Amino acid sequence: ARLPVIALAGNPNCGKTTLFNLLTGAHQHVGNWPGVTVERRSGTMTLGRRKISVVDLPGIYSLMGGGGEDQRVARDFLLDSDIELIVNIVDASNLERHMALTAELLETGRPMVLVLNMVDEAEAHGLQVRSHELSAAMGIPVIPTVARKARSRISLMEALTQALDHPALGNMLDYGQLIEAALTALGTLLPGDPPAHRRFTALCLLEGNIDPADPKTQHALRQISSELAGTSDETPADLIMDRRFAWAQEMATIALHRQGPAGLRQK
Ligand code: GDP
Ligand code: MG
Ligand code: K
Repeated sequence: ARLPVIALAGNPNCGKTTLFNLLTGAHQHVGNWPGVTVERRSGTMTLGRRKISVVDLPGIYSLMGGGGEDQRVARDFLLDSDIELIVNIVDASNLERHMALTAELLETGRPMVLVLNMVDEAEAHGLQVRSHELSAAMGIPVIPTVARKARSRISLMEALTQALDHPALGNMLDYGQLIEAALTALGTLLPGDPPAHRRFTALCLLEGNIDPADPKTQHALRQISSELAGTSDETPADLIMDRRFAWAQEMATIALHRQGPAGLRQK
């Protein structure tokens, strides 16, 4: 029978493979993705009575395109495969930068947890990590880890078990009235997709990352774009990107608290 799948996703160098090793131990299989020379690293782990398949994806910066074959493999897997849970790993010491991808991953409409890795490095930089506050803001579990330390394994396994039992999709970004109306209008022209996928495809269309599949969608996209051009100086793609970066900054502000010198914090 098919095992439930957990996909490890994040920017390069956030600790995906370290976390993968921590979770799967010796139960690993290294091969290639079909048709390409990109390495495919998968393994199994046991959560309670469940056996789970874990896939360590190549690092990506965006779901919207760019990068080489390895990035395309990761994107296709995240968008098109049956995945029970996305585990998005971010570097807590570079949080704002890593959260731009997180904003896009939320839009896949898939259950997700956020792993705030490298908490040791963040703390060494004088940053205190507030995972509960970030979890409340995002609507998904947030787990602080130091993937190099074995003690992170137990709390991570507990959180993954919880997340598989009670999947949470998280709060998608609100791009403001203009863009949201455009996304809804475009979405209705994509009846083949499930609702969450429709929104994602509509975003890709507005950002100009994919071409409309048929003349009707092409016409609608042109009309919506020219309406938007009349109401805003920025292109839809810029409006969307600006919002994602503002959101990433907002989340980083919630999640990280800069500790002042000890003396200054006391009354
Ligand atoms: P990947 O590119 O996402 O697969 O990242 P890796 O797992 O290869 O990790 C990148 C580097 O960060 C390696 O040198 C790891 O040993 C290190 N690393 C991973 N997790 C942590 C952590 O929690 N704290 C610290 N300080 N280093 C870590
Ligand atoms: Mg790796
Ligand atoms: K490092």
